[in-house]
Amino acid sequence: MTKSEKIFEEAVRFIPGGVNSPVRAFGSIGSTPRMIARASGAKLWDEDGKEYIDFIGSWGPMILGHSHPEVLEAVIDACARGLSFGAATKIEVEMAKLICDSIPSIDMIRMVNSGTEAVMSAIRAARGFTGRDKIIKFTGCYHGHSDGLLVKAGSGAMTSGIPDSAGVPSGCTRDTLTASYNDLDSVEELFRQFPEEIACVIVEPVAANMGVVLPETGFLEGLRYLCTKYGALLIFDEVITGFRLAFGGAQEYFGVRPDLTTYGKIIGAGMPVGAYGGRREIMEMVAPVGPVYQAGTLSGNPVAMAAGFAQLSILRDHPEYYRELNEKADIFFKKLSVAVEAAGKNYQINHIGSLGCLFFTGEPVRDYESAKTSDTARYADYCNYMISRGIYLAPAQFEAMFLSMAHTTEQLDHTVDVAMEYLAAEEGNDRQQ
Ligand code: KE4
Repeated sequence: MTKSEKIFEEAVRFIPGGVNSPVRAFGSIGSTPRMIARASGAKLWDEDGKEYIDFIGSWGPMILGHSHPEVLEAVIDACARGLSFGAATKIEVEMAKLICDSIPSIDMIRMVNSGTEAVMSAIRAARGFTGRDKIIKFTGCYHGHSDGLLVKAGSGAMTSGIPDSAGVPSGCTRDTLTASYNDLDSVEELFRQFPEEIACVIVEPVAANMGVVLPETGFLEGLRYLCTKYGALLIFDEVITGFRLAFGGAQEYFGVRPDLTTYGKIIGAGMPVGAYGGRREIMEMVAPVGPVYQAGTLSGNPVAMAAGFAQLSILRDHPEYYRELNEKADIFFKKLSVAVEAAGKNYQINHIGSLGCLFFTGEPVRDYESAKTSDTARYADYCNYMISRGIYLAPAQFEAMFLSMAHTTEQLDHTVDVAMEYLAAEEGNDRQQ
């Protein structure tokens, strides 16, 4: 029995599923999670001392790589001055100023402690600002686990919310409408049905929670048009894309301006931070200046702010990092695509910048329905093989690969080689069919 297995055996006695977030349980790939002991750069080590090349990066925060010296120094320095005061601090103002000065659509921003909290609060602000109750989300997009967003979207776009989790009263999802990603007609249909009732449309500008699905040309622009036409707010959930696709995130990359933006992940550099921000007239609806209540004991925590501010400052001061990262990632995904072809497979690779995903399906993946055609059992077998060979991938098909500035060409080439070994040995050759 490995040390990870032994620790996990105990974990399941004290923590539901042995984990503090479901995807970490490796349930989707039917194996035992590795207990990670430490990380540095693009590498992880588990409790048995086994080394991995990390393609999760804490699900996005580690764009500079783990344990970046300047980030660590800022955290250690902040800790020495105290962990939390529950009071206003200079560092949270510097952090807010950095983001507001960097993102044209954001006049004001409020720090919270997770992406879930950021989205929950942004939607409340949108409802408070518009006086409307309904929201539109997209099938397959994930925006955290607040009640109103745990919606099992039915087929098509005309579905009112059906709770996707036990414990969520139908009243909490009654106002959650679902549309199909990359399908503007499904959105317009909802606006036609509820022309004066929709407070906001929330979208992952690049979907990364059904695997990676890119917005087709005109999709984001179409959402902007429809929201403006019907008086609804457009919320970009940039928890994953923010400060990753570009320093200005997806809204810079695609040139589409939302009314509100939510953040998580990178702005905390691995510490628990989320945020929501946008137009001044909307954000001034938020307490204590406005009637929309929202609060948090550890919001803007000085240690977390120090981590995030250090990371964002490095990213702001090194625009060349994005060019290097995105070029490196393009080459990686192209080589992976060549390996898939050489193995005679017709699997799909979706990628944009340093985000990507290998779908075990021969069908182009443009929304949740096509993503669901992926053979998750095959993905599980592939993922277990890769992890056994020291390549740490997301233990679920409907997640993303995250590359960082720390990944070396050698590590990326090695990853392609190991994937090629698996794919070449996998039974069946789609290309002969
Ligand atoms: P958190 O509450 O987990 O910080 O953020 C929720 C969230 C909101 N919006 C988007 C676009 C997100 O991707 C997330 C969380 N992402 C997942 C990764 N698929 C977190 C991993 C996990 O649940 O453990």
